[in-house]
Amino acid sequence: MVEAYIFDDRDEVDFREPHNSGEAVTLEYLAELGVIYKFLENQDEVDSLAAARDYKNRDVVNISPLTFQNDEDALLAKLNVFYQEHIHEDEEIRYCLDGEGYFDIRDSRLDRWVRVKVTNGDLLIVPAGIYHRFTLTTQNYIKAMRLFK
Ligand code: KMT
Ligand code: NI
Repeated sequence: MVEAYIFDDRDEVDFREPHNSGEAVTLEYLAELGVIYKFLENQDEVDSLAAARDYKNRDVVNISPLTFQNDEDALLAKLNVFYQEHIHEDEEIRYCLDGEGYFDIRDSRLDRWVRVKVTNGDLLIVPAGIYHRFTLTTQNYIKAMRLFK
């Protein structure tokens, strides 16, 4: 079961820490925000979903200290970019292939963040126009596929 909860807003703590306020969030709650979660076993299932929703582009990102030749400042610079709250013009899909990460989804109704922890096989469909941000966990590694319309 994917882990989702209300972010604790303790900005003095590294964003890669869990920041779990203790208030759990259900998949139904995520769906109310427009975000769909699925666990997909393999690449064929991802390809089928992508075809059904008319996705045409994709890439695979690998984010870890090694990606940046162990230059911690370069990694942090990249993470700071991903952690900037932003929206996309189109729906996008994120599929975790290895490692783990946190997607924070803005709950604009209550002015708070919902944090979703993704690990291998977890997939999120993020609709257009939803504020979100991303970070690694303290494991400091994710390999993820990004799918674009
Ligand atoms: C996004 O849309 O926020 C991202 O692509 C973050 C990196 S995907 C692991
Ligand atoms: Ni994004």
